[in-house]
Amino acid sequence: MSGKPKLTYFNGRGRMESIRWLLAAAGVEFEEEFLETREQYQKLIKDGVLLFDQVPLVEIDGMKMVQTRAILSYIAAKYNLYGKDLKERALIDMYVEGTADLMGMIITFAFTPPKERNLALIIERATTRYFPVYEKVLKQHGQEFLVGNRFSWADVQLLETILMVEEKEPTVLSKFPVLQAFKARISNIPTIKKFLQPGSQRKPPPDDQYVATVIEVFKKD
Ligand code: IBG
Repeated sequence: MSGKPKLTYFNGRGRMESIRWLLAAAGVEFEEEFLETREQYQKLIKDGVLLFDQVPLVEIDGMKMVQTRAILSYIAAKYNLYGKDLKERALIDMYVEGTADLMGMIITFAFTPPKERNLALIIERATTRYFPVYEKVLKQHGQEFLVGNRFSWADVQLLETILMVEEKEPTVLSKFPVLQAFKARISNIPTIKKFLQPGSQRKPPPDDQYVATVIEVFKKD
């Protein structure tokens, strides 16, 4: 065993991408096994590895962890990205859930039939519900990071979300100067900078091949 966490998921973003981001931000190397066939998925189930028959699966510290949120909290706590006390942790949780809700809209987008896709709603939610909150938080306390004046899971996930929304609408931050500065600052943190460079384990936006693989692996018999 290499001692590195092992991630089992598709070779695409989906629900695993925030886990990849958080590990990379913490400077933790990880291995990946990509689900490519239904047989692979069925074998994981047969072997009793997936608690709820679902991925993401992360093998870490002798555990076979499922449930994205549980995995992320474990990594955040382990690598000191989860605040200094319960109140900071509560704030981080709130900020993370906000970005998770917005990202959830984008994650499901590629799996939604084209006629039912609502990009305008995503941009509206980003610019009227979510980004104003983070802009205000950062502006009010005037610090570099969202919570407790130090780098946390909330910062990592906000940057991930900003970049995802920008892929859909490049001008989305035009009315958010504080978030523009935040984006530049967090992107420059060495571990994140490395993850943003080509050749890292960061995954590209979903393409047809990835969507077809997911559908095939989960198809009902
Ligand atoms: N609550 C779980 C978590 O957060 O980890 C949900 C996990 C989940 O829905 N996993 C999906 C799965 O394994 C894969 S991600 N499904 C099989 C099953 O039988 O439930 C699926 C997904 C993608 C993109 I890819 C958008 C939304 C979901």
